[in-house]
Amino acid sequence: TRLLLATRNAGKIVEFRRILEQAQVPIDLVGLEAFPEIGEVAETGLTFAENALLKAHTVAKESGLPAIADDSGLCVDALNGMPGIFSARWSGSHGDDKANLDLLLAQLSDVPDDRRQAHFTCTAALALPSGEERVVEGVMRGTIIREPRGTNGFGYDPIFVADGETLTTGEMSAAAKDAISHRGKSFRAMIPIIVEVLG
Ligand code: ITT
Repeated sequence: TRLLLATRNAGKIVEFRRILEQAQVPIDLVGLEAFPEIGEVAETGLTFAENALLKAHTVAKESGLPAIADDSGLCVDALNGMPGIFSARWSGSHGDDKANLDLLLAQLSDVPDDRRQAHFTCTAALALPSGEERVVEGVMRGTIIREPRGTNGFGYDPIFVADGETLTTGEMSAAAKDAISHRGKSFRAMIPIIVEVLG
């Protein structure tokens, strides 16, 4: 069975394929690069789930294959859950990790150490060309530090320390981050659903 992962982020494809192989799920995972005719899907939803479903349904319909999409972001308690679904475009320029991180640190400069809690969320959606859909969510809680540390990962990883850890997720290995991350959790939660719906 073929399954399309609706992302142009190569890191997500590597991560999901590793999780599928670990679970020994006999699925042929393809990325969007196999469908150059499918354009960018605008993330116009108001929640992670709406955006993930929007991407998954659009791509399933256009490709004729079952599709998985995820939407993720960082929710900061002291900012009432922002940047949230706006995490990739917080500074105004989409995907500018350094500008997004610098703006967030500036916004939190007056917030004391005991009020810097935050969590990453990753919502993954599976959609079939028939319209059938499933949604799962993964969360990783932690705190925002004041000075970036580490060059692994992406996005806000250099300023995030997960609960119970001392390293930032930007200092962790990919495997160590996968084991506790929002995306690792939601992708692993998708495995039994894939087996049930496609197996
Ligand atoms: P696709 O939409 O093509 O899948 P994307 O990279 O735009 O790829 P998202 O919309 O899910 O993916 O990204 C949301 C943003 O949230 C991302 O740009 C980061 O700023 C932040 N983010 C999400 N997961 C993260 C993680 O594991 N570590 C650090 N930052 C993360």
